[in-house]
Amino acid sequence: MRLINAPPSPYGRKIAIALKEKQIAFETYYDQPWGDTTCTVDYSPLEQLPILVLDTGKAIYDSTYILEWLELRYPEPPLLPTDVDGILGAKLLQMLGERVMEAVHQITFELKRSYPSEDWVSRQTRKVRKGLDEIDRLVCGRCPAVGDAITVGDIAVGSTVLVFDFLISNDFAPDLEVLRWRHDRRDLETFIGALENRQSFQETKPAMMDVDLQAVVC
Ligand SMILES: N[C@@H](CCC(=O)N[C@@H](CS)C(=O)NCC(=O)O)C(=O)O
Repeated sequence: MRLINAPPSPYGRKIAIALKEKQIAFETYYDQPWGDTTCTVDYSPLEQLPILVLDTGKAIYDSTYILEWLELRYPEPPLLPTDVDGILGAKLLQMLGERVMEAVHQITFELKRSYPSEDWVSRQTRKVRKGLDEIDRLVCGRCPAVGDAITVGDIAVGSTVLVFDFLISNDFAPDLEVLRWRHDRRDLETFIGALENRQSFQETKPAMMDVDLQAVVC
């Protein structure tokens, strides 16, 4: 399998982590989806990465759908609990992690515009803050040890909040207070600290890429 990814992408990181947790061999191809030479157009009608290209040439795209696909095609080891409440809880966490990431995406793109809408930014900021508070509440008391099972929800939340640290420390995003998720969220911090110890997280840390977001939004 080939994973079309970008080094800083939290969406692509989710898939890389899931593949590693499931011990599925894959190679990575780095792409810049906004560039003239992007290959995403050849594989996805949405022109977005991540994309998983199978050995048959078939392409699976959109990180949420790829996670579903992986779970059905490669059920072992599972990245979902077996009981209904557990499954719904993991999917709730996954959805929150993904939607919070999308709201941050909206903020960073809006702030690159010549005349950003303050209302829009504060609306998205509210979503991020409340989403993170809810995630903090949901992970309360959890601290998965290295050998413990984790879920797609854990992966989505981990990929999202850890990219905030990366974005700030590399000046890739404005230093927004809302991205400083550790402040006052001790449960989430403990939980993420445990996830970060896993090999799958260690081996998929975000990295820099030359992207001119200003050119993208204009
Ligand atoms: N909902 C998509 C979002 C993926 C996404 O936004 N990917 C970015 C790179 S991190 C991208 O390809 N952007 C190009 C575009 O949106 O046209 C997913 O979960 O896969």
